[in-house]
Order: sequence, then structure tokens, then C-alpha cells
Amino acid sequence: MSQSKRLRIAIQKSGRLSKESQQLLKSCGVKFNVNEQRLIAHADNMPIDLLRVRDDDIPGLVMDGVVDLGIIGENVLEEEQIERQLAGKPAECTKLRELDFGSCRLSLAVPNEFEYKDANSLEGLRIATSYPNLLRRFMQEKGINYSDCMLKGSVEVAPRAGLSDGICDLVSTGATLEANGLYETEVIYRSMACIIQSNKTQSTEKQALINKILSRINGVIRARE
Ligand code: PRT
Ligand code: ZN
Repeated sequence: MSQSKRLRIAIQKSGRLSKESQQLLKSCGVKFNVNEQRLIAHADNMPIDLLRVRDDDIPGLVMDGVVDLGIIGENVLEEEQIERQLAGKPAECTKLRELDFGSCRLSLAVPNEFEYKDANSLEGLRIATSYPNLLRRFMQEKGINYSDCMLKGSVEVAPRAGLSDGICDLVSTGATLEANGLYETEVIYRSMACIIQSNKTQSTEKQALINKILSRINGVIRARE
């Protein structure tokens, strides 16, 4: 498996990026059928294998050279990059381009009754998040001391449950914040889906195929603009 001559592309198995990732590759002429039970989908008409995994695993798979390409939210990529730099693990990969889906922002939000002036209002408070590295980077730049509460899900209910004073979470329409009696105070990171390449891809055949796919992606996105 690790000697594969076929180009490997990691995409999200199920979630907000999975349909559009598959659709984009299909629009580029890659023919494949996904079996929900299977990790791998083989393309019929090109030497390409799709690996369907949790989005959080995609940056690491690319950075370690296990796959050649990955489609991932910039938020997850950047968070993982900081995490791996801190752990002394390989954290390099090449962002080939931003894609035209997966738009969201990572924002700080506080309960409606909280009187927020600026980021300094958060001094000494506890913030719940799934993105501790991006949060730390922002707070360090602002020179604000805080504690964090790491939650992989249900971040938006943390203040009401008494777990934190505020949150740092992804927002797209803002409906989730509103439904939980929270309001957005600072955008700390803006994100889109992007396609990344491993710096460990060596074969010239694979590189030629990557160039072909990238040029088709450029065409597909231009046509959708
Ligand atoms: O199972 P797996 O680990 O693969 O998936 P996941 O649950 O970690 O991720 P998923 O599918 O929820 O999101 C994948 C990626 O989609 C994210 O990393 C972002 O890059 C992108 N994305 C775009 C979003 C949103 N928009 C989004 N709105 N990811 C999550 N949300 C959530 C947010 O966390 C909050 O709960 O939607 C809610 C807010 O939405 P609004 O519209 O109410 O503001
Ligand atoms: Zn995830």
C-alpha cells in the first residue's frame, strides 16, 4: 500500500466537505463510485485512489506523505500545522489553491448578557474551543491571558452548561450562536476548503497527474464563478 503508484487523494468521509469534494473531482473527470462501507474508492479511468477519512486526519496524512493530495478546511490545516510544529513532527505541505466551498470563520462569541468592549474583556476568562492552537495564537498576539476548555463538539453549549465564559468556534450563518444565546465578538480566522499536496510526492508521473487535475480544478472553479 505505501508503495502505491496510484495517486492518493484524501477527502472527508462524511461531513460538510465530503459531497463538494467528491463533486469537484467528478467535475474534473475522475470517475469513481463510493461505497459507504469502504475507506478507499478506486477511480476507473485514472490511476487515482480516494481515501475517505475524518477531516482531522487529512493534514497529517498529507504531511507524512501517506497520501499525495488532500481536500481540507484551512482551519483544520492551520490548527494541525501549529500542533505538529509544537510536537516536532513534520508540518510542511503545499497549498495548491483555495477552493470555492467550505467558507466559514473561526470566531469568539460570548453570552448575550456579557458586556464586551474589545478582546481585553476576555482577560482571565475561560474559553471553550476545538481550536486551541488558533485561539492561543490570537490571544498571544493580543497579550490576553485566558484558560481554555477543550471540547471536540457541543462547544456552543459550554457557557450555558457553566463550562466556560465564552467560546471560540466555527460560524457560517450565525444561527447556531443565536440559538444558544451567544453573539460573535471577534473573527480570529477566515477559512475556505483548500487542496494541499504532500512535499514527499516524488514520481514524475504522479506530478504530471497532479498538474492535470489542478489545471482542471482551475477550469471548473472559473466556470462556476
Ligand atoms: O467527522 P469529521 O471529523 O470528518 O467532521 P467534523 O464534524 O469535524 O467537521 P464538519 O463536517 O462539521 O466540518 C468540516 C469543515 O467544514 C470544517 O472544518 C470547516 O472547514 C467547514 N465548515 C464550514 C464548517 C462550517 N462551515 C460550520 N458552520 N464546519 C462546521 N460548522 C459548524 C460549527 O462548528 C457550528 O456548530 O456549524 C455550526 C455553525 O453554523 P451556523 O451556520 O449556525 O453559523
Ligand atoms: Zn473533524
